[in-house]
Amino acid sequence: MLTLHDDPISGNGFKIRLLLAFMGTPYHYNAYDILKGETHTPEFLSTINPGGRIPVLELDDGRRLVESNAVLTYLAEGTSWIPSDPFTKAQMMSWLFWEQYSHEPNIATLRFWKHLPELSDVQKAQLLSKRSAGEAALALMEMQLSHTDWLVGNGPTLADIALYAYTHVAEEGDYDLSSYPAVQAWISRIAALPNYVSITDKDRD
Ligand SMILES: N[C@@H](CCC(=O)N[C@@H](CS)C(=O)NCC(=O)O)C(=O)O
Repeated sequence: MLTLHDDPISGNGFKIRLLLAFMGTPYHYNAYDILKGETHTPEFLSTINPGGRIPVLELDDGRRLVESNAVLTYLAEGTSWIPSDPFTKAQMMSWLFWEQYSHEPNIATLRFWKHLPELSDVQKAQLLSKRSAGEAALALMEMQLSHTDWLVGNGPTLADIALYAYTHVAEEGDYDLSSYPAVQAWISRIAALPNYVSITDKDRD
């Protein structure tokens, strides 16, 4: 059976949990607390991921895969979560790369910083630029979703899962989603899909 190494607070991990739920694929769940440094122990670094990060997908044969969006594409191979038309598939990949460069580093980071006891001077200096880059990312999604129900093509794809993960909890990083009504409608559309699970599904007690 597959094993997902993850932290329940991680949106990157949630992308994978959500896809596995939509596909009805069972898996073992190994939880780590990144705030306690549990992904930087010698054991984690030598046996799970030398990069010191979750999520990590471990296959039956022991091979491990890192990078949430790479894990999504591995798991969804051959399903409708990846469009069969080559151009539409490449458009989906455009959103996945964009998510990692222009969305996650701003929207996920401000949410994560709320969990820290205090911000360093470097983090404080980045706050404003990250907030405005995050607003720009939400505005771009709003522009697309005012015209289409899904980010790519005629149905949900990995682009929607990858972007949903941190967008739907953006308010935890003090972004105001009421300014983005098309994004809000898209969030409701995803949450209404069969087998949907919430990001808090694996929360620690
Ligand atoms: N690009 C990676 C990002 C992975 C990542 O940033 N993981 C965070 C949690 S969401 C982590 O493990 N942080 C712990 C650390 O860096 O010490 C992905 O998409 O999987």
